[in-house]
Amino acid sequence: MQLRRLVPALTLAILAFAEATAQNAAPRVETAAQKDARMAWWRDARFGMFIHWGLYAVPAGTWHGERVDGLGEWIMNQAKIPASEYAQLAKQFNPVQFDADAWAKTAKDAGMKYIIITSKHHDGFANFDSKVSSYDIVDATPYHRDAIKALASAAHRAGLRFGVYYSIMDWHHPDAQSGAYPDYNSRSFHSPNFARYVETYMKPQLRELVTQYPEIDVLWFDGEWIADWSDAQGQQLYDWLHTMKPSLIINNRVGHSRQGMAGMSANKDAPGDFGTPEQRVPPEGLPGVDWETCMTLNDTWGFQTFDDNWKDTKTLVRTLVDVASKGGNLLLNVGPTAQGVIPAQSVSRLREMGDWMRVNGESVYGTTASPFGLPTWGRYTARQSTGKVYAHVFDWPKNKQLALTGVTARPRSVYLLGDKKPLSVERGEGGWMVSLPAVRPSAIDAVLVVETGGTSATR
Ligand code: H79
Repeated sequence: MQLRRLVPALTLAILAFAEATAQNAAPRVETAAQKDARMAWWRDARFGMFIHWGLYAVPAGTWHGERVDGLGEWIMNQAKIPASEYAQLAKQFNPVQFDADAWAKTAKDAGMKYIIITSKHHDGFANFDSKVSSYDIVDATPYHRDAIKALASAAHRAGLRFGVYYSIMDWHHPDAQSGAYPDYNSRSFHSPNFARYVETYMKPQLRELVTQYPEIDVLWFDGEWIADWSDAQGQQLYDWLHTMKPSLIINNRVGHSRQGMAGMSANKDAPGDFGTPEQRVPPEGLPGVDWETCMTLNDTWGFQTFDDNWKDTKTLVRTLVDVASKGGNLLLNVGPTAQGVIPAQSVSRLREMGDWMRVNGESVYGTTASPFGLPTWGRYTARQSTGKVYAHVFDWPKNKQLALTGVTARPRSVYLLGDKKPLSVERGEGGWMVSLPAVRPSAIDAVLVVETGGTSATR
């Protein structure tokens, strides 16, 4: 009996000591050039797919016949479901229609360059085969297969980068926030054994993800606002992860100083490689920092049967362009069903975005923020290496005269993307005026290429 208690306690002490030693031994030192190299693929990508998938897809927003308000993946908190009762959902999670290659193809066809999927959301259920837990898709469900492994390989087969979401907050684990029931999300709750959860559960799970899934290039943390977490702990976790895999890109929710849904860290020394605005685009852009807006296609992240508030394709494309024009990435969410199917309303919108991206992708991928501010008719993106600026015309002027606001030097040439025919440019009242062609190539966003005099104009 004594020994049974002593052994885990000793193991914990040894583990904690080993981690502390590793952290102290290897604080990350990275030059600006090394950071640029590490971030290069992510900065070029501009567009990714977020996937929220877990046990919450089973109730899909309804609990004991009642519609539960709020986000689908928050149902355990919203309906105040005890952890043991919620865990029973695993027996009903059998996504036999899950086809990882089909999901990767949906992302690829949309023009997305990477996929981030929930490996564990706030509810604590893991979508991968964890050895430190039986509360995962392999051990606890009739499906018995590792969804993270399947999607990681499918993403790579499709030429996409891959990463995982991981919630620091955990409503299932007895040493984490399970004890906060019925208010799992209590801001003041402290677990006396939180360090044990971190050392014997969270970090081992993260080690499994980073070492056993070589495709993982991004760790996307969340649930970091809990009272038991701090920037200092986040910095240690960030360094520890980078010691295992130096190429990892880690979001700022690894720390504790995010400013709400605006998403940027309050403290400039806070850990993390990029800021995470949620459900919003920074109004003025954020020059010189890496950030990624995550956004839903309807109102929920995890599947809900009754959420029909879908954004239309025009809004979605313009949001992507707005984000790129401000120097950020867009991580657009899908919430597959418990059968493993991405809702048709999501697939059709993503396909339509892909139709636009196949023609106009050059004006998004690898671009940087607008050098000419925010024009009233749309947005600008820029490609520094070529001195090209892309004018994204959302509102096609009735008189077919477009003022290139912000552009001072005479452009060398202006033409429609995909059509080298030069358009006439004259000096007018509103600055350089472009005579647009009779036919508007896209009612979503018609893109003009503006060849500026030199690279100086693009920065
Ligand atoms: O994973 C997605 C969300 O589940 C997670 N972040 C994204 C990426 C997230 N965590 N918190 N929030 C989003 C803010 C939303 C809080 C709400 Fe609620 C949940 C609003 C309604 C349910 C908590 C409970 C706050 C109000 C009631």
